[in-house]
Amino acid sequence: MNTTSRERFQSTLARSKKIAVLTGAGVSAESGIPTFRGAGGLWRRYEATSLASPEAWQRDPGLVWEFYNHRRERALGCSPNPAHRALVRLEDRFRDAGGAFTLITQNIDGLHERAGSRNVVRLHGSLWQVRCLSCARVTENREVPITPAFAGSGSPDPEAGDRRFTAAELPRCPCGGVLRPHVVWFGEPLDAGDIAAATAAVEGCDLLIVVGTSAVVYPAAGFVPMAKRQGARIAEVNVEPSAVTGLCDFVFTGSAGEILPSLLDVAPARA
Ligand code: BV8
Ligand code: ZN
Repeated sequence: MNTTSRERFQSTLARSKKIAVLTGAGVSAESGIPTFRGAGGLWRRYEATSLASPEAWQRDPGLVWEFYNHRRERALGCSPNPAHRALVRLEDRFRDAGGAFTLITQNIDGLHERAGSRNVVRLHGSLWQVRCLSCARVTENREVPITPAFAGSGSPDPEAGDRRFTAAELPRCPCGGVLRPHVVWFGEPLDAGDIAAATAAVEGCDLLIVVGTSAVVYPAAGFVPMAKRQGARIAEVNVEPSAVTGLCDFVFTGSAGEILPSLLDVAPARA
């Protein structure tokens, strides 16, 4: 009787002692958070680096804050979806069985943490944290709008001309310094500790599950070939092929919120 790819994946999952998961914007799509490169994606209307980059910030910090203020506003009403919750159950089951589990995410929406994921490596920072340009303090900030000047400003329109926000209207630290989003922009290095944690999670993992990423952004996408080189089995859940589909042993096409709950509902094999 030929076993299906699903059955082979589930027996691989059951036997795995060290599991790593890499997620991208697609895992939050069913929560209502727009992806970047898919249809209607955030970056489609703007060149990614035109807003999420140090150059954009130097040129017009108000426009960059308008972009993040708009995303914070949209994310406020969003909740974790069945894909996030299926990953929490998987982590709990495998930890209870003495296994190792790490969730590596490129997302900044905080939905994995809100769903209850515990061992999360956030490669690109957080939509809900800000960093002071003067004293470098990083703090939680859930103010929407970020300051009154951004109330109802909607999504930024690069054609609307630069500098529509004054320096006085930008968010400030108690020390007086200007606050920026605590996210990793294009051209900025990722936190060395996060890279080390993700590398440790991938090294020696039996299985890497890649969920909802186009896998075009580095160094995040590089963890997939890294896992492959280490001999891990790779599974992908995506609505369409990605840049790493060719590396995958298992490919499940469809929405993460529909596929993950039953696909991951596997008891770890007793040691
Ligand atoms: C670095 C935070 C070096 C901000 C993000 C030229 C100039 C400068 C840099 C570069 C360059 N060329 C290459 C680079 C490197 C660059 C890079 O990789 N560029 C790419 C675009 C080619 N990388 C960097 O710049 C990184 N830093 O290299 O620094 C350095 C070293 C030392 C000193 C100085 C510098 C920093 C990269 C981090 C950028 N920040 N986000 C913010 O969010 O505003 S990246 C951004 O893209 C998000 O984090 C996002 O997560 C990430 C990746 O996108 P995805 O998550 O994959 O989302 P996407 O929409 O693309 O795909 C969604 C997928 O889901 C699709 O496949 C879709 O089919 C699927 N899907 C949709 N619905 C569902 C679904 N799947 C399942 N179910 C569904 N329902
Ligand atoms: Zn400060």
